[in-house]
Amino acid sequence: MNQTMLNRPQAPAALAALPAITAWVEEIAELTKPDAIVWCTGTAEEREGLIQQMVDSGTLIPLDETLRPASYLARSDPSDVARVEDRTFICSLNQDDAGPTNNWRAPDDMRATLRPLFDGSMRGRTLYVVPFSMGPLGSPLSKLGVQLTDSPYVVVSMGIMTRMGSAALELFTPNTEWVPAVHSVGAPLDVGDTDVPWPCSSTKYISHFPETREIWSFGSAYGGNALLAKKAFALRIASVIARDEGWLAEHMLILKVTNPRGRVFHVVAAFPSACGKTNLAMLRPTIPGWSVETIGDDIAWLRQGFDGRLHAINPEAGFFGVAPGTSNATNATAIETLWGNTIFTNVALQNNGDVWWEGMTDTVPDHLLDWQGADWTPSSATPAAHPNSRFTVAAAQCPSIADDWDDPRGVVIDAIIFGGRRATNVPLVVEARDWEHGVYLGATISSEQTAAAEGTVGQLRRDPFAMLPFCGYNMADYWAHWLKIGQQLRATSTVPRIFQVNWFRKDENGRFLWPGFGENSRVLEWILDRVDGRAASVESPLGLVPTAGGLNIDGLDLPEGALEKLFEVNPALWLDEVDGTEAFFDTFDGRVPEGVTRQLGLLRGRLQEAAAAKAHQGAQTNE
Ligand code: OXD
Ligand code: MN
Repeated sequence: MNQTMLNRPQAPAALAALPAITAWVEEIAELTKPDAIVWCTGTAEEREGLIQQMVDSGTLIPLDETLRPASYLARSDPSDVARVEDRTFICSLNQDDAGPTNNWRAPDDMRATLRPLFDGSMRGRTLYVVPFSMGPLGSPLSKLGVQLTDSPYVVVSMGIMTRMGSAALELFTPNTEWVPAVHSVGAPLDVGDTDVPWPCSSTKYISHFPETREIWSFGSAYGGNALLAKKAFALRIASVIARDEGWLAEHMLILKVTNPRGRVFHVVAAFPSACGKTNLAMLRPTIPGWSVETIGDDIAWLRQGFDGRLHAINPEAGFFGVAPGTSNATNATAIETLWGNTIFTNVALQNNGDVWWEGMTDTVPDHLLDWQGADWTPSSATPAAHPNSRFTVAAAQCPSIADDWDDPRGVVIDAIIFGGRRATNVPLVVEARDWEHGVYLGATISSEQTAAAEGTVGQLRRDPFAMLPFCGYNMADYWAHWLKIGQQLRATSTVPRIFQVNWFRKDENGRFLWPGFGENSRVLEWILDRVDGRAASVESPLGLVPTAGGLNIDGLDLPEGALEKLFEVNPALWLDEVDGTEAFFDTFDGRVPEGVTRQLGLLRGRLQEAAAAKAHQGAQTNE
């Protein structure tokens, strides 16, 4: 690279005091050899300039200005459509610290692999320096990072998803700890090469170095592979920082709920990817007097405050939501949020210049361009929108956003919910007996595979705390950390109650037993009435469940017997489930904490008792 030709605008004044950042940018530029370096400021002019550049290059297609103002469609390369979990690595010094649920590479090996890939990888492109804050600017709960990327699509998306630019950069001091994140699409341009709308590489590495708290991502421009503030920083690296600093970085949405008496609650909820977190985060209650407001839809950072209580912030500033299935019936608030200023990726394009995806409207348009730009009609064999197509939009644009969503002190958490996607066995709602039992419930979340990550759709996978692809260290140590946080909270304060929910249980004909969506407010009502001391519960082998008539189903047209089936516990099936869980725990080579194995033993004991009682009852009825 000819240094004199390198377009190097004055680095921001704030950097004079931050030689570490400038030196690092220089070092990465020397390695990746971009044609230019741009320090991103996060202004509207900068964003508009980048958007115009991407419209000119064909990366972004402007949508109809009256139907979807200031909004764009991006079509990715068909090989770059989701997070690539098999290309995601935790490069801790010891393999045991990554644990059996992560792909591990020794840091030196990974560095040796990455160096030649990044060498010259930004040739012909611009290196953008993107400083950002995860969490409200200046909050003691927030953390800073800098992403270097050669993708303008990533810069504009980071501008929506984080507090990005000069305001974040001004918060850095020489003593600030910050997370460096290097990203290249891995598609250098040599003289005479023409660019493609979605440059990427068939070689992909999404690598995390927990000890040095670095992220290096190569080859993809899609979602969590490339917007490194999200899963890579706010979950994988942040979970390690949180372990060391005594807090929690979680794959959880955050809600503010007000009951008919005006009491305000805050709730966090963990669900595996694509289980409707955004729908729950924007829920419109169907029961009178309750209101739900949104604080976050994907990630929560939780930390004990000076008051001893557990506080949460949403470290993000936007939503990167799954589009298919989002409609006025399933999530009217999301539809309203997406009125404009939105980047859509891999959805279909209507003839009128607006977007469309499966489930968006009852009537399917006669003609569309599908997510790859090909003609599509209702008789086409493939979906018009990619199942993992997304919208990227500012949280502040959401009509249900809570006024305290960016409170630097965070919000005080009253209840923690763990949800899976289970057709069988798992009841609609169960309350944990205590924190330790709650940790067991979190550790045993499982879900049928979805489109957010590559893999076989429909397969059941264990997804502890919905963190399987996001925990930056050994999952068993993470459970121990949760137990420790419980002790820490118990010592000084009331501990949030923990619940397990499952909206997805089906009957023997494969039909959902519970209507879900807005009706999930009925489950929130029971949960928060429990917190408020207003609802009774009964023991089940799995935990505490509503008393007969305790769950408000007024006005709900549930099929005959559905409620019983939603709470049915079959001890024999559950004993098999417990055996499966034990086999899963065994993969951790004795690292599962005692509290979690104790809960497994207690559950097994309760199920054996229930099985014996059932056998006894059966014998009596046969007499
Ligand atoms: C997401 C995911 O994109 O969990 O939020 O995959
Ligand atoms: Mn997620």
